[in-house]
Amino acid sequence: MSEQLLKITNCIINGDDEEIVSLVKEALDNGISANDILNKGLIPAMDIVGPRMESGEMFIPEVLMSADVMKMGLDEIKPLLNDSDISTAGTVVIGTVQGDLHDIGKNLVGMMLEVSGFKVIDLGVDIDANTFLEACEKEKPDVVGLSALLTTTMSAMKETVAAIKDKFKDVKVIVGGAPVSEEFAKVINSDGYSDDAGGAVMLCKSLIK
Ligand code: B1M
Repeated sequence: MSEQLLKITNCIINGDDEEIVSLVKEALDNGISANDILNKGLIPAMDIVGPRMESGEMFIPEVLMSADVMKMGLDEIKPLLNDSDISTAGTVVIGTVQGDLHDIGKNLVGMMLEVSGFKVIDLGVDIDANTFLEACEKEKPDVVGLSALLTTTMSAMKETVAAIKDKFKDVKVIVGGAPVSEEFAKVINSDGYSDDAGGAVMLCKSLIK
């Protein structure tokens, strides 16, 4: 089992878009759960890509290829994680804040919310506060989820929380992403923080209840 998961991890690191789908299918055929493929095959790849990017061992085009292959892997397991066809849990608008192009973690959060029965409206990356406000007006979400991966975009997160809280008193705002912390989430007056996708689902459930 671990050898197959290692192959998936390496496939993402190498940006190999030809192999990923067959490797994930093969792992599933051999009885490895979609959950294990996610947590032990796909996600660990980025823990290796990150330091390599930092040390200059990998360049941005290569990291982008790895990110694309990661998405292909995620798409392959997504239907298998889906145990609910009807979205009843609530509506969540999510997006990565202005100035920030990272979307893998945000996509994972969106995917976990969807498979947990939420209707998810994903605005994408580099989303300014006004666009979040427009989405609140149009979609009437229960929760807005903001993601940030750069320390430099944490200020955009703060501004976005303030803008939403100012205009939409009933909408809960949750935040997450690698540089974000529980403490920061409190300081910027958000309604909650999670350090992973599963926690974000729990958080949304508790806030909507
Ligand atoms: Co960038 N990048 N990147 N990058 N990148 C980081 C974040 C960095 C830590 C790498 C490093 O130097 N070690 C560093 C940030 C340093 C800092 O600010 N502290 C960095 C940098 C510096 C940059 C650039 C500035 C590089 C440059 O151009 N010189 C540039 C900025 C571009 C921009 O955004 N304006 C840049 C660009 C890129 C790529 C485009 C090449 C690519 C992104 C591709 C994409 O996303 N489509 C990329 C990548 C892939 C990374 C790393 C390697 C991986 C991020 C990732 O996807 N992790 C990253 C290093 C690392 O994190 N190891 C790095 C996997 C993902 C599953 O985890 O996103 O943390 P994560 O999400 C988790 C949790 O955080 C949480 O749940 C998720 C699942 O568990 N979570 C939430 C996330 N959002 C949440 C929201 C919630 C709740 C939980 O509620 C709403």
